[in-house]
Amino acid sequence: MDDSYPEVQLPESRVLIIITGGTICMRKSENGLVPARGFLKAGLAPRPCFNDQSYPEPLEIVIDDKGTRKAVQSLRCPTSTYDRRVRYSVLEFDQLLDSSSIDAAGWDQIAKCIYRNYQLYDGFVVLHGTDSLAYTCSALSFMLHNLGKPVILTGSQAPMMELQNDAQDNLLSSLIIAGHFMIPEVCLFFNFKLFRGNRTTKVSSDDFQAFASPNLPPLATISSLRTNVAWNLVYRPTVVQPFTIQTKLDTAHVACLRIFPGMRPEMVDAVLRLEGLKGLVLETFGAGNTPGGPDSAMTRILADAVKRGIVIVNVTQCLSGSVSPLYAPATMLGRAGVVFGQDLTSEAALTKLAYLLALPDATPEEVAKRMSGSIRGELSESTRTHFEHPKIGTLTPELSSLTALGYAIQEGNLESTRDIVRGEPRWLLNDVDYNLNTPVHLAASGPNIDILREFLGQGASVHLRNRSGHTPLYLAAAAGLKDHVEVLREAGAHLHSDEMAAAELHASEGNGSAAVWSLVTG
Ligand code: ASN
Repeated sequence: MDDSYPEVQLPESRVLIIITGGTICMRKSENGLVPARGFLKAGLAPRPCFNDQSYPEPLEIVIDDKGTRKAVQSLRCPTSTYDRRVRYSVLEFDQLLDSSSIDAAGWDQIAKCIYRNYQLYDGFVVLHGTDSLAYTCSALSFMLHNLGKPVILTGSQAPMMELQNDAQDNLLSSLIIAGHFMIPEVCLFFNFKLFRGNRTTKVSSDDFQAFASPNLPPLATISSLRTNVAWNLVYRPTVVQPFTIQTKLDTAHVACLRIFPGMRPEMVDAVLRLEGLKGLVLETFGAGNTPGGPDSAMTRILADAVKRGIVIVNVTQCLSGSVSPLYAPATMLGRAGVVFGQDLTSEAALTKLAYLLALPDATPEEVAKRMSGSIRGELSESTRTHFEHPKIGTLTPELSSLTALGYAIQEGNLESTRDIVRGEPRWLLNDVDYNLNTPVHLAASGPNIDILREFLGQGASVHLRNRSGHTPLYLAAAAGLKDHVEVLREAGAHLHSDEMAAAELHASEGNGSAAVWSLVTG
């Protein structure tokens, strides 16, 4: 430990960096750039912005493919402008990929790795090549159900080891966002912007501004020292269920076809007759039109395939905008049962199809229905909830509402809490008081369990920790409130690894409250 660092107890977040490959970790070889192992040692440890030289003790993590727990070195970034530290570990996949080679098995590997380490970290950063990054982001957004923590994918156009690179900025910003802001989405960070991952597309093969999100503004932008989060856009699940994953997307039975002027209808027919094909993403002109007009052979071929049970999704070739029944050709496609994919990117449409087709008991009708609605904010419907990140120290109108909410929670007055929350944006439920307690912390040890249920059902986070580092679950167990503990567990709450030792001690004491503690340690 460097003596020049004052021993101040600052809040610390833990982030797991998962390295899958990509240019960010590549080195030159006689065959061109290839991914190289040893990124922590060569790329991170020597850089002061990734290593404050304090060398905290190792963190425990789970290695994905073997499933074994092992202790690995963690490093710490210097204190941030938000007076917080980010401590991180690195999990490097055995087989690093140029992302042009990733497939559904690779997505499973990432999803499983996040799932296995979910309770040990506050957020995840996935390093990935840019070629298929938008596909992987989209796939993961569907595979991760009821995600309650940030998952940020990033990469770079130039390797970290190049003198001029975008790797350092992209990784550092991703780490800071994952460690400071509760944005529980699969996001893509690139060139000072955080995007919803399933809205992105790669727009340049060499520019540092490699990604765009044409139909949704960034969730956050970094300007000078500030991170400006568009909380009104942040998507949150509002069902009270824990985090789970769905693996094995069916990429083997989907296809993507781009229409062009003069395209022979038989070409479309040939693709639609591929053995086992279950879904097709059709990239059409403008607002969703195909060549030949409404009564064309192309339209008849598509209608016929829909009748055979193939789900066909209409998306536009344009970078932005939506498909709709504006012109006759698109209207006829809609009547023939082709799904309007609205403003889905091709990447999101293809991975969503592969995800829905792999669900147990998927029928073409059910898949078609779900393709035209939003599952994870991938197409434009009004976003359901948003919430604010903790702000420390300023007396704002929000803080007054929070105080009033605190009183109502302590009194167990459900109606009053409803009145206060109704008049405020939903971010109030994830805002914090001077002790960094959220309304969920207060409700977790409050007298009325219905208030807790109500907050969880409105998208309040169960993972934020207060100034003492405690989760709402810990407070509920400390108050001996068994029912509160059960509701929180149902919503995916778990103890932070720092709380585990104390909780296990309480559970072993054998007194009346030991039974409640056992519920949270098991
Ligand atoms: N071919 C590289 C990859 O996708 C491109 C990059 O990462 N910039 O892995």
